Amino acid sequence: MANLTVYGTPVSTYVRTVRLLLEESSADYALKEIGIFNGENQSAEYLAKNPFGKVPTLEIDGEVIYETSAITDYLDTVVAHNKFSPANPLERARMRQIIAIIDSYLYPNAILTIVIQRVIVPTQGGKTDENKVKNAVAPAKTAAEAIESLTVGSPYLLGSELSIPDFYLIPIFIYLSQTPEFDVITTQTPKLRTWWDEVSKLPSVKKVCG
Ligand SMILES: N[C@@H](CCC(=O)N[C@@H](CS)C(=O)NCC(=O)O)C(=O)O
Repeated sequence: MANLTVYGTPVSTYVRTVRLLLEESSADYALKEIGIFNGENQSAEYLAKNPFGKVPTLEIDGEVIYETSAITDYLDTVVAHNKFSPANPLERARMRQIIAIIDSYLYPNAILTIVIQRVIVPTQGGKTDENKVKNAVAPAKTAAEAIESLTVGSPYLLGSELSIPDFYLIPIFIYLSQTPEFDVITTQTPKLRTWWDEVSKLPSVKKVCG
């Protein structure tokens, strides 16, 4: 079996996405801590692996892959034998749509704005920018409702099997559910609420996101 190393901090949602896939594949891998709050991700050594200084980065037998969608696609093929991506073209398109919605609309509003303002800023002695939070709620709600409309939701996003979109959305809901905005954002997404109740009990989720 190949040598797999994930570079990144365990609190990162995207690092958690990759680790959930690896845990659900029962794969052996090493996690090498690269802090994003202490500037480690901007060191020359790390930038040589990932020029954008983002986490995660995957190293596999000396080859380096960055960008979570490329990493999860690769791992799903070589480690999980396509277990986490549907073969049906329409379902594959749904998978890509959900991932793109998360990357483009949900993550920036839910994590970079609401969670940072509500959870991180106060722990660092700052004050939540209520205006920023208020402006992020509507686009985050639109993103959640768009995902809802593309989702089977029972028990997993694309149906009876876990798939890559589950690994993307779980880490976001872990943090977003700690904010008062979670209820408003998910008020019209009953399938996602039921899904969340189920997936939050998975042992892999407790291990990676606990
Ligand atoms: N497009 C990247 C995004 C990864 C990303 O935004 N990671 C965050 C942590 S969740 C990060 O590295 N933040 C550090 C920074 O922006 O300096 C991917 O898909 O891997």
